[in-house]
Amino acid sequence: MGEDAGRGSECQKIMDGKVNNGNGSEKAIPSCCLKARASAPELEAKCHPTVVSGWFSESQSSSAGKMVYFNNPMWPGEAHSLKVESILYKAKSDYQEVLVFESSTYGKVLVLDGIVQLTEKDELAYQEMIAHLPLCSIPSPKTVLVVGGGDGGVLREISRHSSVEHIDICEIDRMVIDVSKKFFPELAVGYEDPRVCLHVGDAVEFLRHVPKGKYDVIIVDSSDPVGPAQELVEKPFFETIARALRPGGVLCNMAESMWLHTHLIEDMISICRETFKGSVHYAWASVPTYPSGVIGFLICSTEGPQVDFVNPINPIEKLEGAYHHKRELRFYNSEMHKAAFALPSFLKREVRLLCDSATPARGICVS
Ligand code: SPD
Repeated sequence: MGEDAGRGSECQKIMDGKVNNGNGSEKAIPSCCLKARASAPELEAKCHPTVVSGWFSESQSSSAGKMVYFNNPMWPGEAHSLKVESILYKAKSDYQEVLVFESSTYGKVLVLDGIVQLTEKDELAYQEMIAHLPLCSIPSPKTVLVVGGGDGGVLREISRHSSVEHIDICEIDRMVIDVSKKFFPELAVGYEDPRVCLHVGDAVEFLRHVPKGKYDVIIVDSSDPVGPAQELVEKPFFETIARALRPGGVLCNMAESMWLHTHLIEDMISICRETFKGSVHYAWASVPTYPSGVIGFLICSTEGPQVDFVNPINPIEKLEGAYHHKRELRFYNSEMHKAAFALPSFLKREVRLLCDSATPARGICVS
């Protein structure tokens, strides 16, 4: 599956068994050295444009041996780095570049278009929160849709809820699913649940054909809104989501970092306030390998039975077998749930305008 790691110009020469003499000519590397190199992970680790001197950086790339900074528009002026032990997989799908590497300290890492999606060490925080925040906020959820989430980690978490009868997942990129099944079995285990129905395709298109009011909960586990995922933070998308939810149904949407993306968060809250007539809240959790070390969740309900997001009505501690299903819960509990809605003063201030104009009766507030 996939291409060999090691296509960069300099790396390729070493892998091909040639080395520069210093005077411009190349001489063959003795076979004993080649064997030694074949087992040297640091050599392989240099063979990807985002890996420079054995370190992967989210916002850097190497070209012809020189370091180049992308200046990622989502987090300009910073680059989080992880030490690379070996590159396990790299390939280009129809949608994005897929990279898996073994890091020194966070286990295996999945990267899409140069951006960290998950690491074995801290994936639990994101997947547990994005799944249980909505599922524990309503009594007895039955029908769930996951948008994106091809790695299967969110499915794994949903499957802890025995009230759930049916889980649709719509992931656009089959390669993400295959790669997860091969390299991240602890996440892909989510696909083994017989309640799961996989749809490989465009979620916007999928949602257009969904019967009105079909889902109790929709979870949007997307990549960042640059490129193909841009549509997923725009009003028409939220409108199709609201239409697909039953009255009092809940959306939980990945909503970036409060340190880096307050404007985006404001825009998303503002769109959701217009679209979801129940309540709109912002929650967050710490995920060390995401930019700035935190990730947010926009959580909304449609008009209908009132949802109290802050105080879980369906607490995980009371759900038979949920704590230990497949593997132990490691991050989420009812205290973390409540705490996730506590916001720092600067964020409250920045979104105050939204709160001031909100109707308190609708329970909206980032406060
Ligand atoms: N900045 C990275 C945000 C990634 C969100 N999606 C992660 C997918 C894990 N299931």
